[in-house]
Amino acid sequence: MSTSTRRTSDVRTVTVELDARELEWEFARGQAIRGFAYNGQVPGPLIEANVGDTIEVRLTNSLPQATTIHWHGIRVPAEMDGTEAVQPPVEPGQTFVYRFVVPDAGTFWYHSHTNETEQLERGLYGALVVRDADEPSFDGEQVLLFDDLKLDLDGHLAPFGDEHEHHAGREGDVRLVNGQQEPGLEIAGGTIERWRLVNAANSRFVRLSIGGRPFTIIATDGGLLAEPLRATEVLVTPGERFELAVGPFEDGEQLAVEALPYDRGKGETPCETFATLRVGPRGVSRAQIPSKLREIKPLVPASAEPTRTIDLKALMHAGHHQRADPVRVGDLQVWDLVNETGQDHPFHLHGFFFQVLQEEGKPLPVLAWKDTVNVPRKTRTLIAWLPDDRPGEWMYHCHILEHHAMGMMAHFAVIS
Ligand SMILES: [Cu+2]
Repeated sequence: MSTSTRRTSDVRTVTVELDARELEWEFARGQAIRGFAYNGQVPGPLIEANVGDTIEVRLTNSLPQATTIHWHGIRVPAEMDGTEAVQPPVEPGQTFVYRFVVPDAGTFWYHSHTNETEQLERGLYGALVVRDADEPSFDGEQVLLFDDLKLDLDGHLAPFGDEHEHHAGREGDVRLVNGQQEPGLEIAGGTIERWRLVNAANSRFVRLSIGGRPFTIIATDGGLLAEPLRATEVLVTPGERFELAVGPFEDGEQLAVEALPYDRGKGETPCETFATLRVGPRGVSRAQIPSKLREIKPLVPASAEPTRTIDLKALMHAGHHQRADPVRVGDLQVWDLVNETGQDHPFHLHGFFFQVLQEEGKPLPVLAWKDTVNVPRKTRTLIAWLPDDRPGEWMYHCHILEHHAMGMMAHFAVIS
């Protein structure tokens, strides 16, 4: 890959060349599928920048089909959002330059936003990490993208778009971390690492456990939480990110990085391994996790009246691309996401962060900025967000990619 940074006075530009092309993706020793990848690797190259940097990505499409890139979680200008509403697809042989400033620290990701169900399954995704000056310090860091592959009996990628997939989403039995089937991970004994998790799967939910040991959730989609949160599991649904402080463990231990049983409305899944964590020789720890991570001011009280109700059942069954009412820059939005369907739906808002005010009628334990939130079946979730001054065409959709493809989405305008 070629990534370079150029500094002119105190303004830095990170330039990245991304070539989307076909690849024999060897996801396990001796096992490969015909994948699509950025620069011949799944996941695509890790893009790293500091808050305030400009990122300039030249996308070259060497695929046999059109593509675009969505910068999931980055507060880009509308015309850089990579959706069909703001740019024509980049045809085979063509190039397109994405250019934007990264205003927020956190774990983000980039992925195709054209023929998503196939292009993400084939590997067109990568992580984008933005750092800030005074973040908590750790002994190490890992960026882990979770995914799965659905194969047929011959070991080829299963055909796309059968009836079941349309309804339930595509899930496969090959579980991947960073493009590899159930890989080994390592951590030095006695140390605490920052793990940046991304769920890049089409549909698979990951109720993550690390050998049942406690960890600390420090961040989610839009960066650090207000306060760290101790947990032994965290549900990561498609599109979501979480950052964990992991460790310390005793050297010689071996822990399963696995998904615990979860029922998203299609029956409870069994416990499923994604990776094995081996604890190596003891290292020196200098990790510091402060009791306050940053200040997040509530946008509205948790009991705020909704300004809009989004009926996910109606959205799911509308069956075509629809248009929602515009919102005005500076007008506070309180959206009630009502899910009367029999399945959970991870709701993704493009371009803006929201705060979750209530889940199932209850306020959340800690303030956070999100761009994707799971709305469990037969429940409602109340979110609040403020359209800042980036007018243009935006959208929201279910991040189960097959639901999105089926039309579980809406375009809307932010107007000034
Ligand atoms: Cu859905």
